[in-house]
Amino acid sequence: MKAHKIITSIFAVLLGFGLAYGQTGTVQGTVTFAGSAPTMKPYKVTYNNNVCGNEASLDRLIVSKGGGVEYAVVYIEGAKAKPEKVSPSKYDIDQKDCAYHPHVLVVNHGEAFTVTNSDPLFHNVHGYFASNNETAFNIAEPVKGMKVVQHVRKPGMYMMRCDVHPWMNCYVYVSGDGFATATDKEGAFKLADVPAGKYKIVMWHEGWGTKDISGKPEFSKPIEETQEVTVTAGKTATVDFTLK
Ligand SMILES: [Cu+2]
Repeated sequence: MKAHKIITSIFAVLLGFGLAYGQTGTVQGTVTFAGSAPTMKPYKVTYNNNVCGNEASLDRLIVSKGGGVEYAVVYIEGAKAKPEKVSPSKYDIDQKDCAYHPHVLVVNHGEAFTVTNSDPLFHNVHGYFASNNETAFNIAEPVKGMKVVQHVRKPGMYMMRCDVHPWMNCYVYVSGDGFATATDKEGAFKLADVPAGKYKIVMWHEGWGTKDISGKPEFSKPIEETQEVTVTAGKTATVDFTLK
């Protein structure tokens, strides 16, 4: 083989390698609260106190000492969709001490999550499409130790509430393309293996206003902020969001 052919072949192999492994980047950042965060009033619990306690947190706004906001959902719009797959459930929502744990869960499109009741009383998980407040699913778990695997195939945000204990609320975000996550305790997020390109990146937070904190609390509308991000192969782009 002549020298130029060898060089061309090596170049072709390297190009193929680059296309297969080098065309994705990372997006990371933080969601922080500007200034001092408002103090959230606890909900006064008037029944099932032996299990639920006397006061419950609505978990609407959780800010770290450093100002990081936990449980904001961050997702990239328009990334090439991953094929739908239904895997065994690897996500869990536990109903414990009359609260949902975690408060926000992000699952990939087509994947399921398991709902457990760890309390010795009746809970149900009433899931609503956050877009129109219509019922998406309703799981009753009357007995301690019950587990139900829930598949949610339609991408989007779901709000979940217990009809027995109206302060219990949490969210499940079903990602359409797999590039979605929730912020950690310090308000940080990281999305890896994103195909290089220019995207819209969305930060969603449930909002923390409540009209009335007795009976069934009515929550204010969620907050959404959008930025543009350019993902470059092999590099990390930083995108920060601020709530106030
Ligand atoms: Cu309940």
